[in-house]
Parts: sequence; C-alpha cells; structure tokens
Amino acid sequence: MRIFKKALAVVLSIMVFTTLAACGKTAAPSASSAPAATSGDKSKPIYVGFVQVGAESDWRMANTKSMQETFTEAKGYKFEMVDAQQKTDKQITAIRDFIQKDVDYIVLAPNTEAGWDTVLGEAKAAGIPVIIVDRMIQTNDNSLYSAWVGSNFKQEGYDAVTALENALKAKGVPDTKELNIVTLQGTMGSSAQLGRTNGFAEKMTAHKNWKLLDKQSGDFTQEKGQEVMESLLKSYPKIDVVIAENDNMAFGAIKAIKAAGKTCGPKGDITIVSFDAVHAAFDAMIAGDIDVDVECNPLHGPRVESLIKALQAKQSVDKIAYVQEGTFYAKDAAETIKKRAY
Ligand code: GYE
Repeated sequence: MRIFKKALAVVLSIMVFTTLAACGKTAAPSASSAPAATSGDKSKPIYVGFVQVGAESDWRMANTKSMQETFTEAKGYKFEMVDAQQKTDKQITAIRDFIQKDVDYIVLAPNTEAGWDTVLGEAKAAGIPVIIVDRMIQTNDNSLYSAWVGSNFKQEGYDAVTALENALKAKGVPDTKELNIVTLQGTMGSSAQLGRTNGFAEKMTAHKNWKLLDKQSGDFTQEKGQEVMESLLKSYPKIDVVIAENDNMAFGAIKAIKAAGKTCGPKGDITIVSFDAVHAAFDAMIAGDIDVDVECNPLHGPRVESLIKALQAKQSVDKIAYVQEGTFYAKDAAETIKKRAY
C-alpha cells in the first residue's frame, strides 16, 4: 500500500511535469519532488511522528526531552510531536494526521489502553509502522504495532509493597500494627495506573493488617493529587500510608498533609510511597517528606531510536522490551541523587 502510494506520487508528478511542459512551462524533475525517506535512502530524513500523552508530570517532561534530544535534524530525523493533553481522542486524531502526512514512523505513548484497533488498523493499511512506548494498548491483533518498550508497571506495584514493608521497618512500625492506606491513582485505564494499582493490591494481601481505605484518581498531576488528598484527609481521620502512583501526585499530597497540620516522611505520621523517582522526588526524600520511591525510567528516546534503526535495516526487533528499574529509600537519597539522570 505504501509502496503503491509512493509509486502513485511519482507517476502523478511525471504527469504534472508532462502537462506543464506541454504548456511551455518548466517544473522540477519528478525525482527531486518525490516524497522523501523511503527506507534505505540515507540522504532523506526519517520522518517520526510522536503522539505524546501530555505534559502532566516531571516524568513526562523528562520523557519528552529524551525524545526531542534523540530525534534531531543533525542525526537525520524530521521529528514532530503532538501533546495530546491527556486526551485519548486527541491522540487518535494526531495519528490520523500523521497518516495524512505520510510519516515514516508513528511513535505512540498511549494515554489509556483501550480502543486503538481502528486507528492503528488505518496506520497499518497506510504501511506506516507504529512503535508503542511507555504505556501499552489492549489489542488482540499484535500486527498493529512493530514493537513496544516501557516499564513493567505490575512489577512496580509489587515493588511498592516491598518498599512499604521496608519503610515501615525503618520507622520501627511493628509488623502487626493495623495500617490505614489510601491510594492516589493515576489516569484511570492507563497501563501505569492499572499495573501499579493491581500489582499493589495483589501483593498487599500478604498483610492482613494492611487496610486499603480508599483509592481515587489524581490523574498523575500535582494539582489533582493535592485536591484528592485534601478530600481524603477530610473523610478519614486516621491515614497511615499514602501510595501515590506518581511523584507529582505525591508532591500535591505532601502539601495537603502539611496544610492539614499533619506530618509525613520517615520521621512523620504518614508514610509516603511514590512512583517515578524523578529529581524533585529525591529532593523531597532529602527534605524528609517521602519515605520511598519506586523508579520508572522515562529516558525512552535512545530505546525508540534503536528500534527504528533496526527496522530501517530490516532487522527483527523484540516485540516487547521492559526497562530495568530500582527502588530508592529516603536514607540514601542524598547520595543517590548525584547519580540521577532525570
Ligand atoms: O509514572 C507519570 C506519568 O506512563 C509511566 O505517566 C508513565 C506515567 C508516569 O504521568 O508520572
């Protein structure tokens, strides 16, 4: 289909040339006006259309930067990014737009998991490979994308249970103490939310004394995280643990906790477990506000680039690739922050 489109474009430009010539006018030779960047043509930039989730968090900003710094003109790319403002329908429109523009690759960071088959079917019909990054899609048709790279969000949820166990131990909280937990969830229906919520819920059942009082979405933003925390603090007089499904919601929660006259962090009343481990979260750990942070690595630019390079060279790629991640505790934050890249 794609080859057909390119051939059609060449035929059409020859026809235009012939017509113009017949009228006694000149036109550029068809070869130089033909669409660029067929694979193997090193002189033409590779056109990458990136459909980004939004600008909701520090993680997201680091992710955008990584993509922008990777896909530069100097390295032979034409890079265009759409910020979908956390709206899945805006992402679908952006994909259709990139199909119209006949980009060489569509890179999609899906906001939520469901509902991609139709539009990705359109990209496939147009012969445009799709690389999925960060969050994942739900589909029964794996031919709709060439590869996915991102985090194992369920594993992160499991790791948060271990992180909380260790944070409580460090505080000297007895194993048997009844604990009231609330969760600030990310964007509902996104892989990061689903994996972290479900992973945590699954593993926490090992602790009969851990009670999940409530879970509500703060949409991965600081502002909504703060709002949700304010209302949770009003509804529940005794909260012992906050699980914030990203750092920015944790920052909002810390503000709400302090405004309510309560304390948090390793020396405070409320234990905070967060996800992402962005730079500002290390500052918050050093300041004594966050107990522990489960890492989520946003530096996907070079990973996506190696996939594109392999696909350009017609090499096979791993369909699914997970990034290795760690867990960071407040006591080590001052040391670890020096080595952090984001
Ligand atoms: O944790 C959060 C961001 O999808 C992994 O999205 C990403 C998440 C990240 O808004 O901060």
